Amino acid sequence: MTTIPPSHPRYLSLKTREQIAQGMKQGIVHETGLIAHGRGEAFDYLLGEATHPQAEAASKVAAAALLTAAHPVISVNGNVAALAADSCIHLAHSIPAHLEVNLFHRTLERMEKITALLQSKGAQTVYGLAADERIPGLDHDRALCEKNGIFSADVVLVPLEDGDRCQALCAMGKTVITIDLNPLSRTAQTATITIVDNVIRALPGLQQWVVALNDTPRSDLAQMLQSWDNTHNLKTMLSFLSKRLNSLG
Ligand code: PTJ
Repeated sequence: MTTIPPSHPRYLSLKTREQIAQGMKQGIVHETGLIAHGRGEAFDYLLGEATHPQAEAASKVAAAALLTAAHPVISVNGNVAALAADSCIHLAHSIPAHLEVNLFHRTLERMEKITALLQSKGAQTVYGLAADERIPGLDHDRALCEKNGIFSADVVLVPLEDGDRCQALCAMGKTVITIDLNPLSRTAQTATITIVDNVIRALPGLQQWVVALNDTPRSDLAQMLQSWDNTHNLKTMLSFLSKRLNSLG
């Protein structure tokens, strides 16, 4: 692994990039995950690599959705496993929720490696390998999921997701939470709750909201979810981005 001195002005970004590159060498991250990461980096740069009030608001309502869910599931792909496996496990423990490995580029080898990584870090139940159901409306292996996992979940957290699957999960009537640095992506636009932020900041942030809201009456949390306007929040985020670009020009 390349040693990046902590004094480097781009230390965190370079360290994260290195984590993704290592993840690919270990067979966790698919090679196209590097491209997805680069796109994410570009959006994060525009966001000033910071968590914005719109992301905080979305995280708060996402925590409410997860706490009021009957069967919440956190979906883990290669990039998320490489960047934020510990955060996913802590979050799953706090809610509590189950984890499911669900890959766009599904191979048995990657499924096993990601499952083993999560288990080696203390995850209890990890769904995904014993896929026995399909997400309706999706072609190919990316539809594969477990009956007791994503298939029967009422709330699914899909960080860093491809748009088709997000749409298909919404069409199943599920509440879909995503974390996506690109507010224009199909995933961001179709999810029930979109947290426009980097998974490395958003997952610990979400965890904090889960802890903070844990004692709130469930009826108040349900009300928060019911009154959530994702389209409005995304518009505010886009307006911030365009103002920031104008101010830089
Ligand atoms: O591991 P697999 O096989 O499931 O494949 C995972 C990838 C990411 C390769 C696959 O889902 C894919 O191709 O995704 P997309 O369609 O490239 O979308 C990824 C989205 O995540 C893009 O909108 C990126 O801007 C965004 N993104 C990238 N890195 C981050 C991110 N969002 C939040 N945090 C990041 N660190």
